[in-house]
Amino acid sequence: MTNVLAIGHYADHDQDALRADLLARIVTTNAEIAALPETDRQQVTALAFMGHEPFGGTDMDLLPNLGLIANFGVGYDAIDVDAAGARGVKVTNTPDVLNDDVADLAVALLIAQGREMIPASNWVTSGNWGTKGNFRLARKISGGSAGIVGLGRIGRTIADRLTAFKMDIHYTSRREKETPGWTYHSNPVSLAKAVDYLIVALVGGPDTENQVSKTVLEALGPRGIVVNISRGSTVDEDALLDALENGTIAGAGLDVFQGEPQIDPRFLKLENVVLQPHQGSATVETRAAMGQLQRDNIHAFLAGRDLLTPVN
Ligand code: 8YV
Repeated sequence: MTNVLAIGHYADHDQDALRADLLARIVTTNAEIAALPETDRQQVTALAFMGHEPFGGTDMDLLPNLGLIANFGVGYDAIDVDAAGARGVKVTNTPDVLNDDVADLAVALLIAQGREMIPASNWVTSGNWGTKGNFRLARKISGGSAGIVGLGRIGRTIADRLTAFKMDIHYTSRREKETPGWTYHSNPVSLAKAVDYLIVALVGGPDTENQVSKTVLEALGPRGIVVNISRGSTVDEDALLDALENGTIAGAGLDVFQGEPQIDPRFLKLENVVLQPHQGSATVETRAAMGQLQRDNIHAFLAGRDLLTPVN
């Protein structure tokens, strides 16, 4: 057993690199860590972490010499960072390298939902176009008003793209930011009232839980489309499902869900949604860059150098 342990479902090239460059042992669940012999667990100083299974203090205590948890992903809400800090464990993530892909998917979800691309595609593949004529008219997206919930790195990359669609950009975040004239709202209800398209780009975790609440969805109104590329936890999912079923909002484009991949079956009956299996960063190029950054952080830690992208 070496001093690098990796947890998660890694792509083949990442598994190869973890084994070749870092002599890592790879497991897929927390339970497998608990099942390792104590002497093996004691040797681990760095953990390459991937996935969404919560990793808390009890899990960390199984690795008494742990000094680093290097997360594969920008969002580290699965890792109890306070518990890590209390144990002197550093945490890193993989920011920035995925901004473009996640923003691309957010824009794609918005357009796919607004232009009804899934039912329109079904209209073609079912043969309806030839037999019943043209598909119904959809709605214009360019020139509309978009509200970004959380103007962090990804939120800003989305907003930059939407300005190319001549959209009027509004946003909310913990504090007002320097922007090219975008409108700041101090809370998501005021934001939702001002826009037709609400794009959620918050970090996950307890601080942002259900920030897109029933009241926010009511404020968005019947022309509203919700896009979520952040975490399922940021949206009150029952309220969202009610609003989609009752038509109190127009639709949603969702890449993330509570309890994913076992999502609420109510989603499967809806026709006013575009659903993706959490794949904002899931391109060959970006996943390779994320894996490289994760490993670079581990190399830096093992060599006693500054971490590249620390979160604590
Ligand atoms: C991945 C993500 O699904 O970066 C994130 O926060 O949610 C995604 O890019 C995840 O990192 C893979 O476990």
